[in-house]
Amino acid sequence: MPKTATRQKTETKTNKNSTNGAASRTISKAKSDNGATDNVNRQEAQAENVSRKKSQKDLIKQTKPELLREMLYQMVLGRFFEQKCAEVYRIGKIGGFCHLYIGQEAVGIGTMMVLREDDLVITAYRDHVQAMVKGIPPEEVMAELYGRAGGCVGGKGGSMHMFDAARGFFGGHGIVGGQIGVGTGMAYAMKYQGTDKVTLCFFGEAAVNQGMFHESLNMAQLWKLPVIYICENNQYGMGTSQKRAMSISSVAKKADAYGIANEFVDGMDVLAVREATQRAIDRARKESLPTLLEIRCYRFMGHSMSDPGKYRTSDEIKKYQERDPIVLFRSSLTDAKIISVKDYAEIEERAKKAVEKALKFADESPLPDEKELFTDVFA
Ligand SMILES: Cc1ncc(C[n+]2csc(CCOP(=O)(O)OP(=O)(O)O)c2C)c(N)n1
Ligand SMILES: [Mg+2]
Repeated sequence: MPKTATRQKTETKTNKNSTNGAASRTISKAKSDNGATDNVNRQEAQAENVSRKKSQKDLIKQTKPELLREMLYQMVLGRFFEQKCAEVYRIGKIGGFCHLYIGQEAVGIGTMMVLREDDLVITAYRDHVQAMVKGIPPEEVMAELYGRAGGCVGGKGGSMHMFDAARGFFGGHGIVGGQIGVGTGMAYAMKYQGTDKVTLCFFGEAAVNQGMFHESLNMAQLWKLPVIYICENNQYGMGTSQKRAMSISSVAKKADAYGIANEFVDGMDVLAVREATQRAIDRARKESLPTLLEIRCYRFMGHSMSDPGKYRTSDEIKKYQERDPIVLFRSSLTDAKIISVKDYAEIEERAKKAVEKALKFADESPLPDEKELFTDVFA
């Protein structure tokens, strides 16, 4: 059962504009590719958000208010945490590479908050928010960024290598596409051991051009593995637009070649992400079958902290900021009376405090002991 009805439905909605630059549900008359943030674009963003809000309204009714509030909190926490990362990186507290997730929060939160605690997650180097949603305390993530002993891997991994096997978080990987093979193996292990645990395997759209993606999808369907491949299509691989790197723009469609169920999902809409993930999790847990979700999103920041950003215009970025997933979700929850102005202020306050606590912990955490230099080193 390769295709799902949903995917066919969503593809029809978006196909006209599924050229790389467009977020899902883009309106057909969009003149968005010139990147101009003119009135037409603002109207497009508003129209898209009206349609997102309509579907969020229905989904909100089906979801517990406490969970919705917690989802919003996790999104705000992720945003505040990463804004602070950028700030302290600039004053030299964090060294090495640092890839931020700002703008993509609806993907991490929408997918991972459907998981059971004992499910497994693996991702690439843009990993701070996923690590926190999987239960690694913000203090341990920040201390890891600082290279301190209190970090989740003792300060030896840094930004790209968050890891906590006990919590089911298997990294944090720097080799583009490498984690797709490891994630497939994790799903195989879970099936072999007779568990019903599901593996979420995240990667960017640039990883889809790697052989590892194709080999893994083939085996996953052949061996009926309970894995969900989540392609976070933010349209760029470093400074290269997807348009210049991929002969077929639809990543979801590539799963057809291997007979894998697939869906195209709006990554600015956390509830649409949640709904699609729920279907994929049911398929994995109940039928032991893989799924590929192509979740279209946009990163508001550069590829990493050292990205000069010359490959896209600030107008293009603004165009997507009009579709900020946190602003949208907050507004939907306010309209549905799930949160008040005061509740939102409390959510922000709670997130701010968690980030301050993380910074204090990282600042006070010692450097790794010298004797740790040769422990856990495999190469
Ligand atoms: C095998 C390999 N080739 C090249 C690189 C250099 N590199 C680092 S990140 C990146 C782009 C990846 O983009 P994407 O997969 O879309 O993820 P995103 O950064 O957009 O989240 C590249 C080419 C690498 N780390 N590994
Ligand atoms: Mg990308």
